[in-house]
Amino acid sequence: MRCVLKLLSLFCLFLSVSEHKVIIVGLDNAGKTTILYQFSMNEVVHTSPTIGSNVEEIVVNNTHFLMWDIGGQESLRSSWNTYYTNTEFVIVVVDSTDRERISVTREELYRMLAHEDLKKAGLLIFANKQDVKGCMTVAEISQSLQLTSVKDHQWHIQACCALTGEGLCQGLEWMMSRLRVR
Ligand SMILES: Nc1nc2c(ncn2[C@@H]2O[C@H](COP(=O)(O)OP(=O)(O)OP(=O)(O)O)[C@@H](O)[C@H]2O)c(=O)[nH]1
Ligand SMILES: [Mg+2]
Repeated sequence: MRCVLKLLSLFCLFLSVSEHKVIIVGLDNAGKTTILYQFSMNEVVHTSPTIGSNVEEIVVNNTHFLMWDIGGQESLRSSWNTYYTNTEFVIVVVDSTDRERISVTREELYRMLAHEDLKKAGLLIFANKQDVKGCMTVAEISQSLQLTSVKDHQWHIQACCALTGEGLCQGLEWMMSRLRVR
């Protein structure tokens, strides 16, 4: 009996170690849900504003990510912190066409990074909607978000287009590379 319990607890440990929790946050309309379903189904789904969250398991080269896509409307942002426990990566999705609200994203970003439960989380920023002419570049977004001042979290910014999937794999690659160096 003791042996069975031990095996069971080892199995649970294995599961908890091998599944990596990811939260996808960002302002409403940034493209979070579109990205989630590009990852899980490899296609563009018709979305409507997320109330609450969507969750999908994504498996890449035997690495399991449990991805939580959280609604970004203003009234929902105060409850993002209920998803933080055990999060290994935070994906912040930025609508690169939304110059007016990049400062709101910055405020939300620094509020998150200061949270105790995200102290060890890696930060991946997707500069989404790069297909739209005149959108902000990665350099502009990095500057607006003052990313070079982020010293206590590993971070990476990646240009992408959720409609074509361009750039999404590179973002996942970065997350995998962070896991390898642990
Ligand atoms: N042009 C363009 N449109 C995109 C892109 N990604 C998403 N969209 C569109 O942006 C709109 C919002 O996308 P969602 O994925 O629903 O946005 P969200 O971040 O989940 O929004 P909330 O659930 O309200 O927080 C949809 O009409 C998408 O088709 C992109 O890369 N380029
Ligand atoms: Mg959504």
